[in-house]
Amino acid sequence: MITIYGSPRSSAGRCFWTLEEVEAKYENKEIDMRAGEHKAAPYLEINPNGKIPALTDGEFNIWESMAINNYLAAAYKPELLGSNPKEQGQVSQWTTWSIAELQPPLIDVFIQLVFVPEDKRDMALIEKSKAKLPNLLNILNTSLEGKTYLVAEKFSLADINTASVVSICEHLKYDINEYSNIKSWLGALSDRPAFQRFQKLCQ
Ligand SMILES: N[C@@H](CCC(=O)N[C@@H](CS)C(=O)NCC(=O)O)C(=O)O
Repeated sequence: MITIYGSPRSSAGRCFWTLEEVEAKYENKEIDMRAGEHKAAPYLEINPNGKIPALTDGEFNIWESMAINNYLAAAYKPELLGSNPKEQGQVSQWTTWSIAELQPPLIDVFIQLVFVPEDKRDMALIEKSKAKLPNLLNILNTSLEGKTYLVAEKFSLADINTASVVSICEHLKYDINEYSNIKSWLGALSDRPAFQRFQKLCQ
């Protein structure tokens, strides 16, 4: 049995979406972060970083949301990883780009706006991070020109991983309307039954 640790309304969200896409049976164990459960010994045995998410599949355990998604695809729906080395390379490229390039400035702004009291916010950091976004979003928008999906015109893990990072913009109320290709791509992804099942879990 697969167990996913963490809430679908957190970094674990992209793993819930992938679990729904691969149609694996799973259970969810919420971790009470306010009570410090993520830093307590039982959970640290599963994820020594004390962060959400983590996943166990029988005796096997894995942490880091993108690595969890890679494992789920490889184990339960390998076509999500691409069907030849070139497609696989591009799936990996978008996953790496979204976590290493796009997510850091979004998370910097998210932390400031959501967790730091207004009078203590680092406005210089917010502005510096926001200034990085147009170039990054343009790269994605241009890559999606004339395409429904990011890699080989097939739905893949690249779409899940990249869209899950872009969706942070919505939580920040950062307007992405001018990026029309991103908007239509997100629209097509949100029509997927697996995505809708994941969204229901977030309510
Ligand atoms: N790189 C990690 C980041 C996970 C992460 O930062 N999770 C947050 C919740 S959304 C967390 O557990 N924060 C607690 C902490 O940093 O102590 C991943 O993608 O799995």
